[in-house]
Amino acid sequence: MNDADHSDLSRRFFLRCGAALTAGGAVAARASAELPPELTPAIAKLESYFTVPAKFQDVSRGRPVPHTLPPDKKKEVGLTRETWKLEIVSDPEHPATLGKQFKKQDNTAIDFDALLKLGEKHAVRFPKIMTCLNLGCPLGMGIWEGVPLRELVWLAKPKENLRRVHYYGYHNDDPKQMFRGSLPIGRVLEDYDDLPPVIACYKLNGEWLSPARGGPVRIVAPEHYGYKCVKWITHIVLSNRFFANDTYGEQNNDVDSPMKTFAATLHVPDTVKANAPIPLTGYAQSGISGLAKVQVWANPKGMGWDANDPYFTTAPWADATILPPPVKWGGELPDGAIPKGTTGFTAAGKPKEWPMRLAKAFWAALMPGLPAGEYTLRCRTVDAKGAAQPMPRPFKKGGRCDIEEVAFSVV
Ligand SMILES: Nc1nc2c(c(=O)[nH]1)N[C@H]1C(S)=C(S)[C@@H](COP(=O)(O)O)O[C@H]1N2
Ligand SMILES: [Mo]
Repeated sequence: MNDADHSDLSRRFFLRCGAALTAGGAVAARASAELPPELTPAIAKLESYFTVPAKFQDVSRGRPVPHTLPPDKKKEVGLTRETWKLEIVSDPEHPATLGKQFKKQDNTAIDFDALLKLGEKHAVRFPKIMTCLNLGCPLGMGIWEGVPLRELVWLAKPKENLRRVHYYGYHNDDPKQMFRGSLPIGRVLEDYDDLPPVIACYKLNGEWLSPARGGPVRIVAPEHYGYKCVKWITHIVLSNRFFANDTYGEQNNDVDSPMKTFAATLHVPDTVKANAPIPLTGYAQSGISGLAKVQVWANPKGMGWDANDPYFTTAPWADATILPPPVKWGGELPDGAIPKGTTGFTAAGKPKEWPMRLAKAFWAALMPGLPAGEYTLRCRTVDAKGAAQPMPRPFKKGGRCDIEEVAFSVV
């Protein structure tokens, strides 16, 4: 998918990507005992909690896209674990004062073995949903594993004049194809607000990171949208710049806002019988502000709503049920088990809190029957601070999220 595709994404696409998500069909989430049996068929159709590699959606630029290069070429340009090299350098335009730099030209670049060696001591793994700021639906949910980026920064023995870390990956040696991300040094060094660290990631769901997902190594920034998670990483540039220089910023995107909380539907029947309960399912993304509730509301089509309340804050929303942790996690995890030491999970592989922040959750609701007519279903979330989400927010370029609207008929 390229940026031209992003810019003309229509609302229809946004709604339809929910339907694509159900295609997996694995029975991953089981309703708790108190959920009505009418919901069982729709819940049984939910995809697995963690995304199987083949279903992960791809947002990769490049001509050709680096992960499509033939094996020999991948080897030649460092896109295999055996040939990967990482440079850690000072920004020539805004130099940071470093004790050491790591460069290919003088044979000091970091290789994959050296990264794994750091991993023996420092590796972390955490669940995260990967979402594109410009698309409505998440690309996939995984457990990402790697070395905290700060461990690589420390190798360069920074002394002063370091305010921002920027990074880029293999881009066919064409400056126009470079995809750059950046973070303030403070975020790289500290994990505030209980966040996991920003990592140089080399495993997803317990397996080596595939070329399509950005392997051998990509950056994964836990609270951020996909564009901060640069793939095929080759360069870490330590800079005294005090502002972002992300490639995504050049495309009118807000490059400072973390992931938002919102909900979308997966199963809404096209047509239901009058006065028969209506089974609904969906997913929610728990963003930086957490997730307390998912709510649904059906309104007769064309009935409109208070013009002074365009975000339906006073509508009679009803709570859906956030489904409990799945019995089977899916995602082709080795032995089906959560890798040991995954942030947010107990030693027995149970989540410490649910729903998990910066992750997804499935929801279900059995809406009471309605008289015959055409309706618009809407769903929204309430975040952990009690604020309804998505907030009144017309700014799509800070992370696309809407109060979803789905039409259905009662006959
Ligand atoms: N090198 C590189 N990294 C990249 C991109 C890219 O085009 N090139 N796309 C970014 C964007 S915009 C998103 S949303 C995520 C998508 O991650 P995925 O393809 O693993 O789903 O990758 C990010 N990392
Ligand atoms: Mo993206």
